[in-house]
Amino acid sequence: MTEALEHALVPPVSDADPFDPEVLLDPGPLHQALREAGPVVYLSRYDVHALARHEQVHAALVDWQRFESGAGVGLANFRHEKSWRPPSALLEADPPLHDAPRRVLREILAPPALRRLRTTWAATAEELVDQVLAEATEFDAFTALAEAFPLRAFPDAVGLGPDGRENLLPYGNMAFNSFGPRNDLVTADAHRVAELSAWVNLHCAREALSEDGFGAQIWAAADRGDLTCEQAPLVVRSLLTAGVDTTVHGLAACLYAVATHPEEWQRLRQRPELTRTAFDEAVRWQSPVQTFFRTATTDVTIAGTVIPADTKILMFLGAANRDPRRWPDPDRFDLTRDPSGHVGFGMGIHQCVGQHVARLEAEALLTALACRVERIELAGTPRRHPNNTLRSWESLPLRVKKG
Ligand code: 8QM
Repeated sequence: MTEALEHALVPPVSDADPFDPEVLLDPGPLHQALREAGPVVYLSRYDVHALARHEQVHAALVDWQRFESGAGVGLANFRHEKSWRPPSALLEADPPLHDAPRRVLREILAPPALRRLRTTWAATAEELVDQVLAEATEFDAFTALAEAFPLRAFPDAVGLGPDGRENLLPYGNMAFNSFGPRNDLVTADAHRVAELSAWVNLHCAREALSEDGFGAQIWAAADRGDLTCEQAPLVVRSLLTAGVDTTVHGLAACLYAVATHPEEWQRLRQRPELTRTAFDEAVRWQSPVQTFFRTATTDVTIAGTVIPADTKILMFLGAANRDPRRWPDPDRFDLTRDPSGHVGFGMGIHQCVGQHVARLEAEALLTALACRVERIELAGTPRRHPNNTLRSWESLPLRVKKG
């Protein structure tokens, strides 16, 4: 017996189902139990090891050599089962294949490249907030703001035509469910897979995209030889998969945070430069992307537990972002803390390449609101929408006082 195996620990075992709709609607108690059970927990239901503490989640995220993405970042292992769609050239790829698409998208979505959008999106957000406030002071902020703003801003920036944009959110909901097990959430949408995938794939083509958006810039990179012609439509597809639902639920998280923390809303109104902190703290606090998997490339020992090669590891980003070992008073939405180091955007080579876009959207919307709204509070019970990966919303009833 090798030294490692001789001293190998048997990790705590949990038969909990993190993808049970009840758990998805209120994941906090399971997260706490998993964090407290130990640095590694074996989930018997899915035959995977799970990490829920910040230290181990962070360590796994930055160790792409031993925790690969190329076998898929959902429960399904692409080495043994076929994916529901061709794998992403970014999310579901490892170096060296991952690097060219990553470099191209990083340039296109870098802060300097977004400068023109800042002005455009500020105006879009002001117009939207003015419209909403002109109609009522009580409204569903999930549909009226969190969904409406990204849908006005982002597809235009990508260069999508006007038709069929209503397919974007259902496609994203389906894609984010697909990272989990094949449970009822997945089968409920199964009848739309072909239709929605066909629509998205059609709109990744060069001809479907305007000449001045992110999409056209991706195709221009292919013309320069920085991407292959097979990669270009897949990289556009990444924008359409990763760029809509995430920002919708991230913005909803921001709105929920300020509606339930009136003192933080006042602080934000007094110090607009805190808008970016507010967004990152909301991403830490709510973790719109709750979980991702990796696959061990070799037998990996974490805190004494051996995780066998070619098996899946479930990383609870949401649990890590509220780990009391890392964050004082972790359940508090707190604009005086420094939220950097949260894993809500991932960490390491796959860390969200679109985060500057998301931050710009949040900045535009929160700034427009802060200039027009003195008080903001819940006007009813918010409702969540279960999704295997996203901490998503169904409705967020708010009441505001203008001023
Ligand atoms: C999650 O398709 C993709 O490349 C892709 C899909 C989903 C994400 C990222 C990338 C993390 C937001």
